[in-house]
Formats: sequence, structure tokens, C-alpha cells
Amino acid sequence: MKKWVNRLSAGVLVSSMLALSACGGGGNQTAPSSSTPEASKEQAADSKIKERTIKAGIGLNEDHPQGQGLKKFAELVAEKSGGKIKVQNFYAAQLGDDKKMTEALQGGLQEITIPSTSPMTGIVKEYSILDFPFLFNNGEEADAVLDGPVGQQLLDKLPDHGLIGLTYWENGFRNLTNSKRPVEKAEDFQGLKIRTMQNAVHLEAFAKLGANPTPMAFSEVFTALESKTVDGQENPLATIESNKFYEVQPYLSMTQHVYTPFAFLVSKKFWDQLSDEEKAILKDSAIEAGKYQRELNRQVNGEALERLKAAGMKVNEVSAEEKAKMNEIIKPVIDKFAAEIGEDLVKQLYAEIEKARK
Ligand code: TK8
Repeated sequence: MKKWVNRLSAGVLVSSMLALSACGGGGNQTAPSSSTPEASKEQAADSKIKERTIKAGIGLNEDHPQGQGLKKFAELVAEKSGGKIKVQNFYAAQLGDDKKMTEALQGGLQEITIPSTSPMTGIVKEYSILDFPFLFNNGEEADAVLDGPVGQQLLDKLPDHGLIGLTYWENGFRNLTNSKRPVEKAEDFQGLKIRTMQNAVHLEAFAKLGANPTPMAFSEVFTALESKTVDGQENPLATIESNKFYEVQPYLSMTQHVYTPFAFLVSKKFWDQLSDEEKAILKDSAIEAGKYQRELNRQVNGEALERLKAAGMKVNEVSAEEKAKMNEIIKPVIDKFAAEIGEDLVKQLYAEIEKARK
């Protein structure tokens, strides 16, 4: 059964990637002759791009849309730099979890990582506004906010912490899995030991629902589920599939309780060494690969549910009434963080969402 699922998911993923890649990448340009003004301008620009090999690490697998996005990024950087800038990709937390890799960027030991924004609240607490449950109805609303003034304001807070934020990629809408029971009602959370990201909003929100939350690095989750140190976890479907959580989690409840973005981060120590041409290559590639990644992520998350059911997961929907009840129970936690973060930014966030809904 499982081998069949893997072969299927690999096949589907490759075909969706091929379909998507047809839309990316620029063709080869014919080099203008060397004596023309264009040539000297191009040579001047080219001279501003140095031979470099940079390390980019992520927590998810190569087959996950985040991994595929990173591959696209490396291709685009190579293309735009005429092969001078090589991006070495490290998947599946080879270089550590989101927090560890972000610290490595701050120390200048690594150049790029793409963490979930939730563990970044320890660096910039304002990122907590993105952890408010049931904030977005769909990915497009999230795009409007993240690619808009609120998203930019949050990125602009990073240089003071040794980080440069270029853009946002998509992790997605999170759903609960567990080994105990289907979670259909707010009260079904009672007593469930749930792994959360290292994030105060998530911890306090699950505690408010009566669960017993434990913060943990992503790379430790599978083992904690398998050994029943925790009963459950929550992630988008593409991650539940790519990390084979269906092998140790019989129940999948479509809570869609919060949307998590990824932030595309670069070490400021490294960034400050770059020429404007090199900075433009990295930024343009991160944004272009990000568009590809978001689209692929939505496609894979759209397809994964049937494969997870085929892999044996018992899936239950959660009604809008029960989601509203959960949101009501959690509200005091959100009010507390909203006050801590500051009403202005929170008001702006809701105004941007309203605008996106028009
Ligand atoms: C991977 C994490 C993961 C996140 C989590 O490094 O920790 O559950 O959803 O995607 O960023």
C-alpha cells in the first residue's frame, strides 16, 4: 500500500512540476558585439557579479513544494548570474531546524534559509500577528497581506537582527493529525498532547482549547509521534504527506486553523558584501521562485487529501460553527497578543484583509 502511495505521489508531483516549469526561465540571449555601449555596460555589470557558492538550507524535504521552490531558485540564480553564483541546497533540516539555521544566518555561517514565520517571533515579536487563527480564508488573501505594506513592514524589522527578508513563500493552512480520535468539535482537543512550533500564540491557543501543547523543532516531530511522546501535530497536507506522518497518525481533522508563511531570509553579514547587481539577482530569483512555489504548494495541497485517504488516514471535516467556536474560545489569547504587538499594526492587518476581500 505505502510503496504504491509513494510511487503515485512522486509521479503526480513530477508531472505537476513539469507543467509548472514550462512557465519559468528566460532563454539564452545573443551576446552583443564587444565594442558597442551595450557590451561595455554588460561587461561592467558582469564584472560586478563574483564567483560565489552559497549555502541554502530548509527544514522540509526536496520533494516538498518548498524543496522544489528552492531548486527553482538555484536554477534562476545560476541563469541570471551567467553561472557565477552557485546555490548549494540542503534539505530536510540537514543544517538544523528553522531556529538553528536562522541563528546561523545571523552569525554569517550560512547564507540563506526559508523558515516558517512562527519560530521567528522570538526575533521579531510582531510576526505573531500572522499566527492569529482563522485569519485568512484563502491563499490569495495571504498573498495580498504578505506582498503588501504589512508584510513589508515586518520584513523591514529584520536587518536590526542581522537578517534580510526578501519575500514570502507558502507553507499553508494547517490541519491537525493525531493518534487518539477524530477532532470534530472544539471540546475534542481536551487533553490531547499536541506538538506545536516554537511559538507563544500557538502554545497559548492550544492550551486555551484544553489541549496539552509542547513546542518542538520540526525535525523531531516524526519520532515524537512514533514514540507517542505526543499524540498529535498540525501542518499543511503537503507536509503531512512528504514527511509520511500518515504512517504514525491515523486521524486527520481538516481544521485549517491557521495559515503559516515562509520567510525567505538572507544573512545580513553576507548581503552587505554583495554588489547591487548580485542583490538584484537574489531578490528577483527569490520572488520568481516564490511565485512558482506558491502555485505548486496550492496544487499539491489540493491533491494530497485523496492520497492521504488512500494511505489509510481517517479524515473528518470540521464545521464552520465549530471553527467559529474554537475561534471564540481562543479570542482572549489573540486580544492579549494584539495588545502586546500594538493596535495600529493589528488594525492595519485587518484592514488589508478586508481590502483583499472586496
Ligand atoms: C520546517 C518547518 C515546518 C513547520 C513546522 O522547517 O515546524 O511545523 O510547519 O514547515 O518550517
